[in-house]
Amino acid sequence: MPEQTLIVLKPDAVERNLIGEILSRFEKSNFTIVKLQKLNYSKEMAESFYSVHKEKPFFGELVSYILSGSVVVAVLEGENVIEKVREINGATDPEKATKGSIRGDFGVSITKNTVHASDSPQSFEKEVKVVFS
Ligand code: 3AN
Repeated sequence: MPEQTLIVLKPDAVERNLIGEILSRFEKSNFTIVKLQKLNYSKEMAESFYSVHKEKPFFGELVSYILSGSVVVAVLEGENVIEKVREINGATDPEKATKGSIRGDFGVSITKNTVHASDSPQSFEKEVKVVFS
């Protein structure tokens, strides 16, 4: 089975009507959208989704930001999709992300960095259960 990843278009992407623009970048890179939904995280979902970061100083900010508006979650499929999508997204900090990457083009700050993507098959399995159950 081809690899899958989970992406989240964060509140700053949804608020600025960037859903189509961002999804089209993934489709143009030949990845297939397998599942797609607009939703609002609950506090419980947010804390579980970001639980690997719970000891970090920015955990509270991360959780409150993802709760601040609607998001779009999608499962993308294709060869080497986890690594390739992280390249398409660009560096975590938009100031360090290259032009042409999603965060380089649209990111506002390290918190409002427009898009999330799983960093491993294990993260994907965990994240997909949080958002699609
Ligand atoms: P990525 O999303 O690129 O995998 P991670 O896993 O290091 O980055 O961080 C998860 C999220 O936490 C990031 N998307 C970002 O919004 C936030 N974050 C990471 N580092 C910081 C930081 N130093 N200050 C504030 N927020 C951060």
